[in-house]
Amino acid sequence: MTLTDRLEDLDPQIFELIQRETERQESGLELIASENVASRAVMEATGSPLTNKYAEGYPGKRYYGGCEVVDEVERLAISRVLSLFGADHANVQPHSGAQANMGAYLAVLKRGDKLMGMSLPHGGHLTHGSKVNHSGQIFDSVQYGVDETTGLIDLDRVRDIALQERPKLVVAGASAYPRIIDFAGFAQIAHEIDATFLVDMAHVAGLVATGHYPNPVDHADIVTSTTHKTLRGPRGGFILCRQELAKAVDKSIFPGGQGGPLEHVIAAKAVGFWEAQQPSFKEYAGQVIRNAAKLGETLLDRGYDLVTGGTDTHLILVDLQSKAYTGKDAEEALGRVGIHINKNTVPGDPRSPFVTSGMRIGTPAVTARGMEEDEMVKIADFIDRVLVSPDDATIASVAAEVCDLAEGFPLYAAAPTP
Ligand code: DSN
Repeated sequence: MTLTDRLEDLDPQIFELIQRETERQESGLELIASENVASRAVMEATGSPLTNKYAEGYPGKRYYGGCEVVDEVERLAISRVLSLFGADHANVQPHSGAQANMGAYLAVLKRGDKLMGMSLPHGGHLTHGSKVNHSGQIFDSVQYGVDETTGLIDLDRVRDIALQERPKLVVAGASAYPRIIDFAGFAQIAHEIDATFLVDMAHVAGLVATGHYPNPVDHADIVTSTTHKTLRGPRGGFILCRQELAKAVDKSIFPGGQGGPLEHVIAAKAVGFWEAQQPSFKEYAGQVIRNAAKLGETLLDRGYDLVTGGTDTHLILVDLQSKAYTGKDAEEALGRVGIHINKNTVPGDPRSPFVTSGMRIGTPAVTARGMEEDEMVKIADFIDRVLVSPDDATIASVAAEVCDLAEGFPLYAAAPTP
């Protein structure tokens, strides 16, 4: 065994699994709204020797020697993310969105303080105060949801809960909400009760970066995000905040919650931030939204119900109750033809999160492959055919068509090169 052995020779088992997963991604249609296709450049940075370096601390103030190069890497990542979103301060070290959220919460809250976020079954996120997550265990969590008839966030209702509960932190942001969130309205509510206002923009960060979605930095004290969803960078997180909170946020991430930063991933984040500044990425983000709209319209035409009736973003939420389908069954049936969506609760869902009555469908990954509206019509047709008759003959014929469509849009050859 040497340090220069190729993976194929050194560990054929893992090599083969990576090959299989790459083939799975190449031959299927990835419609999970939180997934995307990172560029070769992003993956090259992630797979670089920067993985060898310990760099606990921050640029210019590390607990290890030899950090002069990774200091430059991290400074570059910080300056790029700041120019992308226009915040006062950035911390690019969170290993994930969940770490970013917990780091941000602990920067401004103490154990037992009250936090208010959107409930998971209504489209919020696990880390926004769910009782099965540390955010709902360490803190006293109260939750708001959407109006079950419209599927929309009702700010008057949010305000009522806020005035009654008086949380110290108000969290906005969602994982399965297809519409624009009124960040200014949330900020006003937070100010009314003297709470800190945090936006988790993980799902929409790529849309925000390109001006296709309102920038929460204009309204929030703290903004958290992942880097790998619509932003299309490596898997990871970051935090933006007002200057007054910079020290507390940095201390909360390190030494509070994390140890050594992943400088190879931070380098890849910097590459992703650079890519997101390019005109071709703006075009990509616009196409993501047009594709989601087209997919939604086509499914509506075929008699499907969409929560809120449509989308302003990269995702649609299909309510399958009128189709007598569960989300679980739909996910399984579509998985058989290589279409990957995820089962998702819909507002007021009578079923458990393991079954659900809906499916969430997103367009970031298929758009990264170069697909446009015509392909969305085909995908809606595949989905409908499978759900209408999930018999073996239909499954076999749709699976072959999915494969053909996917082959026409190779995963990396077609990804827009900024
Ligand atoms: N699990 C992610 C999603 O699918 O939305 C959020 O972290």
